[in-house]
Amino acid sequence: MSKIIKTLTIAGSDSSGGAGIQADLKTFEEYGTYGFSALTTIVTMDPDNGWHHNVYPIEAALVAEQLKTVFAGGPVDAMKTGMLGSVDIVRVVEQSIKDNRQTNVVIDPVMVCKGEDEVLNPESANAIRDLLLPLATVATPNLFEAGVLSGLGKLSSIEDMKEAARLIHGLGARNVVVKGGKALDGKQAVDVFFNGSEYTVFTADKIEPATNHGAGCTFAAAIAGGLANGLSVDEAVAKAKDFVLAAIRNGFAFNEYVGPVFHGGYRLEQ
Ligand code: PXL
Repeated sequence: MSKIIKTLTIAGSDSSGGAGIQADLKTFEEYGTYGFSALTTIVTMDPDNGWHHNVYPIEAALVAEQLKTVFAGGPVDAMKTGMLGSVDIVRVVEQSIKDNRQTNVVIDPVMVCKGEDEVLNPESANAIRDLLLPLATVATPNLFEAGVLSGLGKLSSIEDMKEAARLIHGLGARNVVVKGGKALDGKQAVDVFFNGSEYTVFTADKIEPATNHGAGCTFAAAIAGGLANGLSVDEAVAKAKDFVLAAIRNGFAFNEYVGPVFHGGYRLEQ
């Protein structure tokens, strides 16, 4: 039997299936890897209240117990973090990465869900910045998160995104992708990748209708999937970009509120 490639997500549950741990595990499967998970939060969306998100963090000690289970087999080939939910959970994740000498760490510094514009928890955003960015092989903030982490506030141009990426690299993340997605004005979806020495700007036509719920989680999980498979960071980011675009193109309208990506889109298009 060939060697099993192991991936891990530490993230929240999105019952609607597009984002969170569901996105990550489906993406890991598409990358031919065996996915482990530790659940940090449960998110519900209320159809009777404009799809309002409620976020229920899990006890940090229970996250630690799950990670003990996962790492009982040693470090995995690559991992990613998503919504973490509390400062204590961020601390548990930091300790677990260090104790297990885990490498190939993708930090997706989730602070908000699409369509919601309040930082879920400002203290955990600071904890992610201070404790997890220094451990990141790759960090993948969206436009909003990059503005918060870099301290630049609202980012409204490619130049702003480059500056934010450089500052976040300075906070310890060895590679940074600022996911502009469709958030910048204009017809193009733009992401900026900084590997510590060079910038790569990815542009693509914005896809309408935007079946993109879960695109950010899927992108970060895809980078982890690529790293687990032995790709370089540059290769893993470029492939993840193609993977997530195909996932958006093959997404669907779930209801009047949300259109999730389809994580098998890349495979369908091959
Ligand atoms: O897309 C951000 C996100 C991350 N993780 C979970 C979510 C969401 C948004 O809905 O539910 C669990």
